[in-house]
Amino acid sequence: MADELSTGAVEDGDEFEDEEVDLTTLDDADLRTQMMDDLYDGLAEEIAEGTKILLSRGWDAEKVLGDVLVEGMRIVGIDFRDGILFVPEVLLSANSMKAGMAILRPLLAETGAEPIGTVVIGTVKGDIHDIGKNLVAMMMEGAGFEVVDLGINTDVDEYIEALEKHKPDILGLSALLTTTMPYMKVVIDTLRERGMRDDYIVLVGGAPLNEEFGEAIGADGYCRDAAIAASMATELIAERRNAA
Ligand code: B1M
Repeated sequence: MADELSTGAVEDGDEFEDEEVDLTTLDDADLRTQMMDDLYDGLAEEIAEGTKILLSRGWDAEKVLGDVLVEGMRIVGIDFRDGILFVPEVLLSANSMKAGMAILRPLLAETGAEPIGTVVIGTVKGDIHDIGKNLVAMMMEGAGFEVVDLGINTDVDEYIEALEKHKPDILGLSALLTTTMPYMKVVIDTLRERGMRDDYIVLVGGAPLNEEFGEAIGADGYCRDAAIAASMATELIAERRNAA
């Protein structure tokens, strides 16, 4: 992404001079581009400001999330994969994404209704990626679920302790690394060994997973994204309640 756009630094011969970009003066398309650059550059304050501006212009929270933040993070992911960005830079991008998500969260979670069910969710042991899992938690809240978020690097005992404490309808597992995906099976197998597997709907998700993997490890559903996670959770709970 173009540095001069992202930081407002404009090249002037050998010199760089800072030129603040006033986000309020940009039209929607330019603001979106600027925000994606700012996300790439890890500028959390700018992301928060841009998010508020788009909302004030009538964008709904899901559009800001999908068209700007998630799309921006997708580009960060490509350059991370290609060795153009490194962990510290990606961490800054992730924090910027979270600054935007913090503003969107209450809007996505707005529902005056009684909870339709409870979800316990966490990123599995060995894995510290939490942006996708946080999005799922937000969308689930928006769909009317009460969400207990166990955070990252969650081991099987922590999951089981939370299941016993909160007695949720759904257990959600997130993994972003091919090396941590197998731990999902460890969790499901442990539930089975303890005779608890059928007490919960187990949903799994994360970029390296697919439907086949979900089936192979004995999950009830694989969710490609947060919106699918929320709708699948709603459908499977309804099915289970109807069957009962
Ligand atoms: Co990492 N990382 N990372 N990383 N990171 C990936 C995953 C990677 C694909 C990058 C790449 O090479 N292109 C690669 C994994 C390769 C592989 O396993 N094959 C990778 C690597 C290698 C690593 C490290 C090993 C790097 C290193 O240290 N050398 C290291 C691992 C640390 C660890 O976990 N032990 C590492 C570290 C990091 C950061 C800390 C810098 C940072 C995480 C910050 C944070 O999360 N707080 C980071 C980031 C940001 C990424 C990328 C760039 C972006 C992930 C993300 O947030 N995506 C990622 C590249 C990529 O995925 N394209 C990458 C946006 C998010 C909205 O999407 O998480 O897919 P996603 O979530 C979606 C769906 O998957 C689904 O819904 C979500 C919303 O729609 N979903 C669920 C997710 N969880 C679900 C749970 C459900 C349902 C649906 O339950 C019901």
